[in-house]
Amino acid sequence: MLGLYTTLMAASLLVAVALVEASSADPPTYRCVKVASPPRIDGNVNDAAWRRIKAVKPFILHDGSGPAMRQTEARMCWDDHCLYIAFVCEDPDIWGTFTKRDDPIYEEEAVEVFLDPDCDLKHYYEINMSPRNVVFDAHVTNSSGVGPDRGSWAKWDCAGLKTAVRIEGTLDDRTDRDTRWTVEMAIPFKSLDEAGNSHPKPGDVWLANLYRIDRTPEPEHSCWSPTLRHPPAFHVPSRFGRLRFEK
Ligand SMILES: [Ca+2]
Ligand SMILES: [Ca+2]
Ligand SMILES: [Ca+2]
Repeated sequence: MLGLYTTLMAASLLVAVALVEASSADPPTYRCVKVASPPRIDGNVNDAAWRRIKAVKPFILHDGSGPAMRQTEARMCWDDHCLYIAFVCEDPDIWGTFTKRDDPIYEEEAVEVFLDPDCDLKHYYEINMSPRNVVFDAHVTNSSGVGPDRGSWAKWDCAGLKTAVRIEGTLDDRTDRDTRWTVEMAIPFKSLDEAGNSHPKPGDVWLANLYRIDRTPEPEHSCWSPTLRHPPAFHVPSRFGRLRFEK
């Protein structure tokens, strides 16, 4: 009898441990607050709107193993016209060589936003920015769930996108120590019309993820919702977090 009791206890403990592990790995939810007065897109994140908003932090390493060394904070808010996103990227070495829209800035250092308004997990928007305020934007199809299909997804440009970056340090001086770069973007809902559910109302949910790539001294890929992939991969829609639009 005692043996059966011990076995049952052990089994229930295993279930409890499995539940804890499952819940800690569940993608997170962010309450995206509606603002009466939107932030000014100038790269300076001191706007009253941002100061009142809870940040996504810390960013977690892609494999879920812990917080990133070079930390990032992100904030999101919205109004009737746009989704606004701010990033604060701690970075002792701020650099970037690409200069044109849709250059592969993800091969260097970047922040990345993936947005899936209709939550189909197959088609989503990707908007990346570099410390030089270079934009890579794409409307991606990902049939396999583990990476984009073959295609020229970057042909899509986010119409009316506004972006700005502010550098605290010296861009491209690799010899000194920088502090951080701050990013603001305003993404017009109208520009996301190829997806359904692209003009949110309070209570609506989109799926989304936020990422950071830092390369020096060693490559570091970090996320709002870790994709739990190794080697690092960001195109994992099943790991997107929930972006809940609130009043
Ligand atoms: Ca601002
Ligand atoms: Ca860096
Ligand atoms: Ca593009």
